[in-house]
Amino acid sequence: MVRIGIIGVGGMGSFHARTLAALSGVEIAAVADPSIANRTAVGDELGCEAIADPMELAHRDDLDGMVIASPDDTHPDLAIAAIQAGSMVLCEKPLAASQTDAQRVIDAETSLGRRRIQMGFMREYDLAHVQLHERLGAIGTIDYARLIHRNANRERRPLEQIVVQSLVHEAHSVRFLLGDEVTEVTAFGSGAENDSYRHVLARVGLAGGGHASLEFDDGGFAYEVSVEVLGRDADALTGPPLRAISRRNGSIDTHLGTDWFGWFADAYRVQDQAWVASIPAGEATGPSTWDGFAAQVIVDAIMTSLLERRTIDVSLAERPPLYR
Ligand code: ISE
Repeated sequence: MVRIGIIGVGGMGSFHARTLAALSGVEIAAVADPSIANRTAVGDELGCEAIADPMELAHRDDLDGMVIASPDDTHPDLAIAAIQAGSMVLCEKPLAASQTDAQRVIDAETSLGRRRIQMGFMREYDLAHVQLHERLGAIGTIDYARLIHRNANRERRPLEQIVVQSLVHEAHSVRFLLGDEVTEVTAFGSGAENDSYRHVLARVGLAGGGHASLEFDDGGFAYEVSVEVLGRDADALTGPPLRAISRRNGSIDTHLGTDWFGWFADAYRVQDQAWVASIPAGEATGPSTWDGFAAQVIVDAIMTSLLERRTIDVSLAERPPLYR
């Protein structure tokens, strides 16, 4: 039996808690959340300990795995404490709120000499992404990739949230799918509202010579994530569902869901299962802390490009041997 703690049991953390609790061989031993409502709801539902202080749970040395789904800026200290206490970690994106903090996590993990953290870039476990990825070897030189991501928010979110919490997925997916590194970013915003945008388009140049666009629409008609890759010999696109809407009588009618829990339910389950399976060997196998760092560098470049209206060169430091 693998014993797991969950730090942060709001929307995302409680979803992980239920997903993990449904897997065989998993015991949710404890959850932690400063919100009494959040922790008692999940603690009562799963019949586990419910702790107020996230750091107290991170330091526990009687657990095998720790999921970190607390606010973004708390990820680094909690992840470091948990791996140093002996837990394997599944850390929700983003890895940190700054490159300096992301680097601290890399330093802590490399000094342990093993990959103890998996990043929650769950697109890597989504069937459509996996199938597209498998086909890319057969489409010849890749000229262009288009990664589209929509949320169906009524109110505009702050620009930083849009980039750091949403577009961060595409910042990772473009590297994962194309196996290439981003070298420059030029970002544009449209639908300006309250110092933010409805739509952000980041055109990224790639080391291999191609380029890609990472698009995020915060006010979409539904939740959607799709990818198109254009190659010299063939193109590859993620498939259905049909994206039909009607705007009759002033209201939008869509058969599509409006959040990611439905769209990616299977991907989360497969991701969480893969993470649990990596725990006995003590070596993370999914997206790494380095991937979290690289995504951070790209989203920082997108933010700078949007704010300063210019192209930003992107270069990563040398990849530590642990992540090669
Ligand atoms: C949210 O935080 C997620 O992680 C979802 O996967 C993403 O699609 C959404 O845009 C984010 O806000």
